[in-house]
Amino acid sequence: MIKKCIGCGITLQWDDENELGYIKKDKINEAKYCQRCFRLMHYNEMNYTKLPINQKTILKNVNDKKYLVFFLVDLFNINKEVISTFNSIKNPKCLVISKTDLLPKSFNFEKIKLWLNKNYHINDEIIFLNSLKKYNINKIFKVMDEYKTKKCFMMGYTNSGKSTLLNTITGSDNKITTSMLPNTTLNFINIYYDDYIFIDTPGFDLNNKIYNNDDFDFIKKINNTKFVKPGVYQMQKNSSILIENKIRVKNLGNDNSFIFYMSNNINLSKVYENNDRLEEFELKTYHVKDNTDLVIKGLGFINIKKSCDLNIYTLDHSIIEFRKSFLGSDFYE
Ligand SMILES: Nc1nc2c(ncn2[C@@H]2O[C@H](COP(=O)(O)OP(=O)(O)O)[C@@H](O)[C@H]2O)c(=O)[nH]1
Ligand SMILES: [Mg+2]
Repeated sequence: MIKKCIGCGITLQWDDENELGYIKKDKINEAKYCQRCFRLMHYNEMNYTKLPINQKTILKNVNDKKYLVFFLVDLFNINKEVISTFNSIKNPKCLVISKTDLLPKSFNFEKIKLWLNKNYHINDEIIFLNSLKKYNINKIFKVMDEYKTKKCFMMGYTNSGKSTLLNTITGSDNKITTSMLPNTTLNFINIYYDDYIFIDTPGFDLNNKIYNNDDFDFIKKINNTKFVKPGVYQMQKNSSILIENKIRVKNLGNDNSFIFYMSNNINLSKVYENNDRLEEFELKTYHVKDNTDLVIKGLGFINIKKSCDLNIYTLDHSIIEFRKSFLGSDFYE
């Protein structure tokens, strides 16, 4: 009989220790989890694994089933690629802004909804919740009621909190494995709860982002685990901010404020005129309007208050995007 790991969804096997799903042969009868999930849960230890299923197949399987889709993303990881994947899903769907416990209290959810609608053309229902403090979890059931369904997929990019949300919903002891490392969930996992069926899915992987999938130390550092305190920097003309020695943003305009919305563990340092830090990287000059967010894919965003020119030095400019911010009062002009 084929038996699957309840943590990641992979088929259990005892033939090859180096392959996914491995479990010692004498454990196969009582085992619920593969060795990889066991190590991840107890020692937070894992080697980088490629997903055994590709994203096209995930999307196709979801599309074939037509069930309602909940698509999770936290507010620090909204970018064009994520939204374009969401918009490509043909099923009835709902956008879930997850991990709201990380957000400053001043963020206004109704305003963010309008902004998502205007900036990213999202016309589907949007809900806000978090698993950590169990905020708004009942909204999932409310939306399922509205669609008169008891079956849904949990989808989204890796680390958006899909598996944690399902563990919170069921409260079961048979937990799905969760971690901040990519590709923890390897396969579709059916969760039966009362007369509902929730299907967890492996997360999508951004095409361009600031981290490499196997750079676990950096991933752990940049991941938001607790409340994000915005970092405010007053930027004089020609001063720069260095972000983890990966990006340098130089203000070519007059005095300005840059407000950083990203993990507080990230090293940010201000450097003044006449320095050549990161000039070995590619330089591009961008013009930004008043109240613009500079989005760094995989990291978060920087709210730039006033219109200015910026010199940005980085290895890969495809991780950079600009958008009108939802902060401030002028966002829907
Ligand atoms: N602060 C906070 N962290 C969360 C929340 N939900 C999930 N996480 C964390 O985010 C990381 C990824 O969660 P996981 O459920 O494995 O994401 P998945 O890849 O989408 O299945 C883990 O470190 C979780 O502890 C939440 O509501 N609040
Ligand atoms: Mg998962």
